[in-house]
Amino acid sequence: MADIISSLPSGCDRRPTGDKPRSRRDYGIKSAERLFAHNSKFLTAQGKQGNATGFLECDSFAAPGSRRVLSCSVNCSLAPFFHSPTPQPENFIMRTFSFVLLAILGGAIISGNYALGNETRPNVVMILSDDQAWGDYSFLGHPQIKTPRLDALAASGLTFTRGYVPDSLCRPSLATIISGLYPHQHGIVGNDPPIPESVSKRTRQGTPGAHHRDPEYVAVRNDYLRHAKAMTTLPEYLAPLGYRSMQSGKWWEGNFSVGGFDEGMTVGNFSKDGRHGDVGLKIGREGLAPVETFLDKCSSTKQPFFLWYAPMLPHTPHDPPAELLEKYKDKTDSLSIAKYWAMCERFDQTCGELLDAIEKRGMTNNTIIVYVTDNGWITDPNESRYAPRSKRSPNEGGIRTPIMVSWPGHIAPKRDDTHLASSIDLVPTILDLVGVKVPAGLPGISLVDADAVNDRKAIVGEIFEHDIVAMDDPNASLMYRWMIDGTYKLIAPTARMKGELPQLYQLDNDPAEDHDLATEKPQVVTALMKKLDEA
Ligand SMILES: [Ca+2]
Repeated sequence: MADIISSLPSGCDRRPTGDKPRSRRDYGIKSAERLFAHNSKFLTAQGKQGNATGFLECDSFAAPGSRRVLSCSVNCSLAPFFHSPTPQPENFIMRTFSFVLLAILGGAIISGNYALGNETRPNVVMILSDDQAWGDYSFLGHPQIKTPRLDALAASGLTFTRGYVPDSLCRPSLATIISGLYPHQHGIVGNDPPIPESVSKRTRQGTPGAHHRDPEYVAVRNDYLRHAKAMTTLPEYLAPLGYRSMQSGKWWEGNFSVGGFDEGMTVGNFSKDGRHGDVGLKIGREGLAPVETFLDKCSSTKQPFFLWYAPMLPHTPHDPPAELLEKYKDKTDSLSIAKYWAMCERFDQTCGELLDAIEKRGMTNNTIIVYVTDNGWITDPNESRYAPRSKRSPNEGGIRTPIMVSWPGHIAPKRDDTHLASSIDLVPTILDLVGVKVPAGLPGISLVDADAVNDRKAIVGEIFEHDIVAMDDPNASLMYRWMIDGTYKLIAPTARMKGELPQLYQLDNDPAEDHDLATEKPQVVTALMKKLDEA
């Protein structure tokens, strides 16, 4: 144990023996077994040399009650190695701590320690649905839509049916998912930046959307990438741990490299290939070959990977294969709805192909799968467009989504219909699972931390205009803020929404938000508005 202190890198806090513990993590070695058994969350060891004492902690386990350690660290000024976006010398630290744990606990606990080397870190796959309402899955009770592969994924892990995205619009939502930040924090608040007056004049008489190809507007769009370049993304958090990252599907932030991906499909040529993914949008709709090539590469090099799988599905164009449309067309009077239902199953099929590709390579048990939808969707019965109170709205049809975290053998399967989850939680959850402390400043929680999930009673979000009003002022585009506190939901319009009043719903009795209680319960509106202002 004496070697622990001498092996700590310089700069580590060497508190004198006898100092009072500063947190519940600062328990001594004698309480380690008891603490471990009691909490299953923290395990702390204490080492001494001369008059100095060092405290070591293991704080991330593979699953509640598990004895498989995911990460260890020092509770003093070594923290920056783990808290910064560029953690690095974990192997050195892990070796030290593993030795300590071995001494403490006889080795049984750390057999299979994921922190020992890059080759054993779990892979991470994000599956992102595009424009799908939260109830449009068979496992969530939809009477017609069949989603057998996502049903199985939901049953295999931790599934929150009360999941939400802060904004019900694609680009800000995806930026939140990759960064763990609210839109007002990462600065990407709409799909398209402001159109200069000169561009409007030039293209006013042209074909619809012609401004997107105008060189001056393309320059504005490239300029708006400043926000994506400034934010730290999940690939950038994972890269120092040895991860290789790939982007496929929807991606608004130019070339994949802007997001910190090592490779990807989206080239980011706005003038030529479009604005939200270009070549990347072929994934899923035209097979999975690029993803399979990536899986093969990582399999052969034994490099842990992060895969962003965001096919433009079930998103429009709603052009399902004939056999799927045949299956649904007589189940509704609306052809547009039948097409959407078929597209949901088509998306489910591609998820199945992806999961099969992972299974075929023997990676299933070492791969974390995270699932979320970027925003909701309700089909207009008369055309393949979205109906009110869905995409772009603060209503449940826009912001609610199932959120799943699956890791066979490590996360106990559980369906949670009670607690709230948010897409801001995905980055913290993944970092927690791969053994990295969540950086300060991220607003989310780890969804595999049952205490944190239980302690958080409210979540918030913000709805912005589709077309960005100002390049650097999120407030200029803000339409609504919202808060869900327990079962109450407050929708607070901004001054921009002239004439609109706050709305209050009680979601347990009224999940469709049919009965606005704001007039009946003004005191609840006032209390929630105060909490929202303070959030
Ligand atoms: Ca979308």
